[in-house]
Amino acid sequence: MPTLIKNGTLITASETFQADILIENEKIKLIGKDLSYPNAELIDATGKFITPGGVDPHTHFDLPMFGTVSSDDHYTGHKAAAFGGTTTVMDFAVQEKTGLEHSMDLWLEKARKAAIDYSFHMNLTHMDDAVAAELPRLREMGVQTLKVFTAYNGRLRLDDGGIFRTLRLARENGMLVMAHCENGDVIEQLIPEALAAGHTTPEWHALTRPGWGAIESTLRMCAMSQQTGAPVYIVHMNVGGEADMLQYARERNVKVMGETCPPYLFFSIDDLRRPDGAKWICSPPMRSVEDNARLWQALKEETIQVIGTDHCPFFFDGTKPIIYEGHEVAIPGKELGRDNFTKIPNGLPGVQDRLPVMWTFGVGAGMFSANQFVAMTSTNPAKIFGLYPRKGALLPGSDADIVIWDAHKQLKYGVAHSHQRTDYNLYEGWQLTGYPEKVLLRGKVIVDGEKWLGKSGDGQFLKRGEGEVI
Ligand code: DUC
Ligand code: ZN
Ligand code: ZN
Repeated sequence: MPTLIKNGTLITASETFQADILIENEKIKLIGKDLSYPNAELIDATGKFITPGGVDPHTHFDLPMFGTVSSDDHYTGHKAAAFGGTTTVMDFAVQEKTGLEHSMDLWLEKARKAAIDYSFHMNLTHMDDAVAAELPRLREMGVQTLKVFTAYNGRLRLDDGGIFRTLRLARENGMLVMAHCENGDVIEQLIPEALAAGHTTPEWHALTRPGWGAIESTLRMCAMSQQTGAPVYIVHMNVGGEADMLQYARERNVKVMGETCPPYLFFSIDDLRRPDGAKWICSPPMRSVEDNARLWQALKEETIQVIGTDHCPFFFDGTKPIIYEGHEVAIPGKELGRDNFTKIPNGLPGVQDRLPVMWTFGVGAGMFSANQFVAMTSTNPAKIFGLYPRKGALLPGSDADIVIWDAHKQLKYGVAHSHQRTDYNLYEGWQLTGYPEKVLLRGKVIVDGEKWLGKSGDGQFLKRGEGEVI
């Protein structure tokens, strides 16, 4: 049955206006004033804001790490995303020795429980002739993004030659390289030194991963982008200096784009010094309040184009079960590194928090406009990753992925409101103004207030085409 959303205020990446939305066969059919349609199911959005569903290009569901696994899988993470207004996620497949196609098959299998729409990037941790030969097949499968690492020596890292070769191949195949920027060699020197000196607390996680390593590595990626002509997307930008490097390169027409994640805007190494500092352990680490400020500025000035999450949750205390959908769940987590920061699983929850937190502290606090909010959390990632205008848009013909916001809702946020399957929330007790009230995935209401109407298996795999450089 068609659905008609009446009297809402639509917010897109470029405009804010009042209109009705007619939905038919999972798509937006019409947008206009005073629409009517016989027998349509009516949703009254008077006084509400309407945005396209959020697109989160950076999640890690069901990711094995340090002898445990990230605590949201491709169902629970999708459900949490939906409650926070996100209807599309992109996760990272791990490259296996058995080839790229087989690696993809393994992750597609894990994602069969999907509740929202999803796609994958490929972590490229090994490059040789056989891998190069498989890239066109990966492209055909709808995966046109390769993530490379300049850190995690001997495990995930490609050396600069390998990255350079990957960039050339990406250019030939119309693919986009995403880069995790830190200086792996420096980190490998500093960690054993810190441990030998008896420094085992969480703050040493940050002290052994210096911000300047991220800055020079970002510039290195910009340089290789310029040298090969291949576009590059810097993931999880966390240091102010990375924004400076991006600005420097973009001013010189280098095709580089960037993403930051909410925790890098709000938290610093001081949070790692708290008694529960392990809650903030992820890589790259939290930096300084000056870095927070520079990253906010880079968003406002659109030097950075995307706000993603790098959602990769672990329990703070995985020995104590929580109740999730009526069942007790406990998954080993941050307690594994109680006596040694190198054993704390790296990663933070955030897939549900992203839109509401950025709405309140980005739009509400006047850090950027509501249109910029939509651009950075939905439209830009859809464009960059080859999903626009199917996703990230309120346009006739787009998938009817729609968020209806109660912009006045007052909420003391925290783990009690969260469907992220972990025992803590980074924004515990924070006061939010505005929250998604109804969320539609391809025309179906999957979140209605507190009610979950979505279903495991309803999410579709999205084959992506070539993205845009913006
Ligand atoms: N960083 C994390 O903290 N966790 C998962 C992957 C990553 O890059
Ligand atoms: Zn990373
Ligand atoms: Zn990540």
